[in-house]
Amino acid sequence: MAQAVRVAVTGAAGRVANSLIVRIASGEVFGPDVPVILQLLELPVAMKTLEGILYELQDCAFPTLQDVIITDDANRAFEGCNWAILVGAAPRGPGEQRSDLIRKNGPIFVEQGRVLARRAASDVRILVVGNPCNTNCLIAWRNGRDIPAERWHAMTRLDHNRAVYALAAKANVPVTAVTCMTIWGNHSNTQYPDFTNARINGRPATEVITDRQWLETVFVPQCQERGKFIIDTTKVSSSFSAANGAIDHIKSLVRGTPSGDWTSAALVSRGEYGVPEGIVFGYPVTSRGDGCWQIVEGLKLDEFGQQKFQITLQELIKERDVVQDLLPS
Ligand code: NAX
Repeated sequence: MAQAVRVAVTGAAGRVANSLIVRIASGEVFGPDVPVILQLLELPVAMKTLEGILYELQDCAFPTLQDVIITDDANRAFEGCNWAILVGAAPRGPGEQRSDLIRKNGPIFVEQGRVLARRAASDVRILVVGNPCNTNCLIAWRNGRDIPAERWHAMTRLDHNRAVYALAAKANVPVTAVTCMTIWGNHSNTQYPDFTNARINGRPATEVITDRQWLETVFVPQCQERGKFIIDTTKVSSSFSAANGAIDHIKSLVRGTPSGDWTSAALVSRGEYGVPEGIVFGYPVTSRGDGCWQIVEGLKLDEFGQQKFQITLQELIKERDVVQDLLPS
């Protein structure tokens, strides 16, 4: 039997985590022969709910689930973890902009970055889901710098999947026909879902969907506002689709991305595509299945794309400036 993988999940009693935890426990992510130890963190007020989740996990009798730790102490939750999925944060409510959350949620990630650096396993990978996820990731990384920068990721995979679905639906093809999608920049309504480099059945998406006006004025805003659309429809933010994005993100890292394709993740920039170093920016990425991302370099953006790229970049620079006091040098 392989060595157990320790997976810490914060916000474990919340809606996103609810869908996430079961899929990790089931063996779907790390495989049927890899035992999983879940280390679940919540606020004291939610511990009773988390206790209920523990009982339900026990009642699933998953052969892969070796142990479950529930705690309100980040030191315990992050002890020896190989993966940390940081979901815990206040979600965006009706009428609330993502930017409203920056100051509210930032301090959580100061503390969690510090504790991760002290407690996590030496091979830890961190995925930040809690919003605003790019800037929360920046805060956590800067406070946990003993962990190499390339191990800190923020989630743009839900946006990626949304964009893939939207193009597939328009072209009337299965989602598997859409490849080489990129979500550039921020997980917010400035993100740029890049239809110009995307492909449908191996052909440039713009040759299959020739209505450029639709791509620019329907597809792009629809992807950018999809989160708000879900909230307006259901009165709560996305839950199982977000959990699915996190699962897909980790699966791509563990199993690799298909040859000739890439996916999307936000990473600490080392200056790629002219993004200032240290900004957590959404890029096209590949993985060989070794837990590491490589940024796909050399993609070209047309004038429309460059404009969108700059807008999302400027937003992330502004977000960084707003939390400057939470970023130790
Ligand atoms: P819920 O309110 O259902 O759950 C959040 C949980 O986090 C709560 O149980 C709360 O007690 C816990 N929590 C808060 N502060 C904590 C802390 N310091 N330590 C541990 N736990 C803490 O929200 P949910 O719908 O699950 O959303 C969770 C986060 O995901 C939100 O920030 C939300 O905005 C974000 N999302 C991010 C997405 C993405 O694509 N990156 C999409 C979906 C989702 O909106």
